[in-house]
Amino acid sequence: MKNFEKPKFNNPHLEDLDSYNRQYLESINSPDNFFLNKAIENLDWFVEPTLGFNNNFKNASWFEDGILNIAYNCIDRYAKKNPERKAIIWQGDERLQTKAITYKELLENVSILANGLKAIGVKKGDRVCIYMPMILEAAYSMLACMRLGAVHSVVFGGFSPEAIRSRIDDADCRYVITADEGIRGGKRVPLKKNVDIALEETNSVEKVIVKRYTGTETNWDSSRDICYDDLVSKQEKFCECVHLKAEDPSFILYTSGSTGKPKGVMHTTGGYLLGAHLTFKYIFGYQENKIFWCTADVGWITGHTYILYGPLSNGATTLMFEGVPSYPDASRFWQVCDDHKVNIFYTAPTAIRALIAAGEKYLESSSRNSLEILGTVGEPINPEVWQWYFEKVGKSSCEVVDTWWQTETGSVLISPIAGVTPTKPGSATLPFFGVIPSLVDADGKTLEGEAKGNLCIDQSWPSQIRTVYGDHHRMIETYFSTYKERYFTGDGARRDKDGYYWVTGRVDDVLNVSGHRIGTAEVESAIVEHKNVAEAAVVGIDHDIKGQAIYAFVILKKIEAGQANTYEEIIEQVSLSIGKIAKPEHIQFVRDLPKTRSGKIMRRILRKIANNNTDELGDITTLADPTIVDELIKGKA
Ligand code: 7RM
Repeated sequence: MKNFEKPKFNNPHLEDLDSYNRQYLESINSPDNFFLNKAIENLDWFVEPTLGFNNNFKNASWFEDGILNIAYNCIDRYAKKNPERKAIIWQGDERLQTKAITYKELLENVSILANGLKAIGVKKGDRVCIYMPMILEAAYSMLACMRLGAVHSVVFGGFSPEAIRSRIDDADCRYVITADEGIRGGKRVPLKKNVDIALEETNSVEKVIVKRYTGTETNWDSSRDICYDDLVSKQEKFCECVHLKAEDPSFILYTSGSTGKPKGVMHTTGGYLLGAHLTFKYIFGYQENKIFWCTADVGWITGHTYILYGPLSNGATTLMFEGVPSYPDASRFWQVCDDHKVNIFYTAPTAIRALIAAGEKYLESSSRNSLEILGTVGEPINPEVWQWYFEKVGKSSCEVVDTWWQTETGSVLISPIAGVTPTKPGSATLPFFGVIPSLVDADGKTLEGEAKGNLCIDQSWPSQIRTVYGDHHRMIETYFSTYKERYFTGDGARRDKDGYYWVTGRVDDVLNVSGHRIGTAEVESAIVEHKNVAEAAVVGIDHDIKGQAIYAFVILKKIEAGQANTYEEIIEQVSLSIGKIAKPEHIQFVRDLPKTRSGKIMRRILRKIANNNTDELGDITTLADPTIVDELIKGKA
């Protein structure tokens, strides 16, 4: 080892691969014992659980007789022990805007909001929609809901009014917490205005709490809108935590699937928190006084679990960043790392790819000496990108952890444990405690050893999805009916000779654009909302930075009907129905789509055409009209 290299990272929670193997075996052989012990050791309970798993994968429950509160575990126990420790460092869009709040201050800020919410009627079980920018009040709002046992449904600030509306309706939210505007990369986001539009067509919402952030004027409906600052100004500085059963719901988060509208993934209190807590602690090798930064938005599961619940439940200092990696320029991430002495950094491959494309010179203005662990999440990481992250960002002296998981899994399921698991660039390596991955072929046959197949999980883990809000049947259909007795992830993966997993991406009709999950069906229904459109089929194409981009084949009602405008209008329509993240990169207007005689669109063929893989189209004789294929290839956008 060259003497200027840092020593290998010492994970304070796990000695070596042997101890991982020992604990892993224990965790899958007697999950009840293993997780009950971990739950009691790691979390504070009002009533300790005696029950582990209920042995029912599709109607899972964990620690059923335990009583606890997530906010208590994330705030109170540290506010007592270490009141002056920093809980959240907030870094605004501009470099000089920064603020740090201690655990004691967090307790106060969350308490006054919880008391305010209580005063306007929010109670246990109520659903509260949170549509906020990346400001401290977003964290306070989520934690205030937790204190009261109210179920938050955070909607990402980039989603459109229509997307907010359908989420509010689905969860029957009575309250919305928002801000006048958000700011990101120097641009303003009209949050309150979007909420106003969303609420024009929904009746369930009684009160809208509005944080005055940029100070811009917004419409005000005094029978409905409440000023956040007024609400909290008259409240007591402490709010008791409601005692919740481990299986009481903690939050709903909407995520895209291969069919229909986004599903409201519901998580619990005990199992979810344990998953968030343990994965954060082990995988990132967390120890006291380390600064952790996850660059996600709190509107995604990564933000829920690894900006808030994982770090705070460990008493860590978590950094919350309002900005974007490219503003004011591509050195921003590294500048923030230096400014706040970040030790553990967690981001998405798409961000790294964009920074590689921007050029290495953006690394020169920072030292990044504080960094010890580099994490990635959201999509497969190309080995070259992994190498760049390791060598250039981490100067070959940081641990890289490629963490595979999903909204539905609640916390990381497959990942190296920093300092313990030997890594291979591009592989998420080995399963976390309690996780039994399996690979199956299309017929459901289990594949052993080195193999490539569909990735399933064969046994429940504490933070697994409990239900799709309002539609338990849909949960069973989506995750538990493709393969018997297994949870199907929707991903494909390879297992190598060392038992390492290499997740290759979705095998269903879900796209991953810049790490954001988007269902092709959602984009298609947005496109056909345009008056000139008869039919649409959407596929993913490979994209150097985004991972995937959206390619749409569109049949117009009348080909003459002003195509030039229609192109722009369709893109606008998608922004309106879903949000900018779902805009198609290309639209190809077509006469027809490749369909089987029974009328089923053959996406396999569309995918190949859009990706220029036309030499391997496969069998097209089953098409009702095989001539369409050539026509589509010739007309490529
Ligand atoms: C955390 C999150 C889930 C989908 C999942 C995969 C993909 C996530 C990785 C990954 C390869 C990874 N939740 N995915 N992490 N693919 N390697 N390390 O992203 O619900 O929004 O998306 O993301 O396809 O199914 S999510």
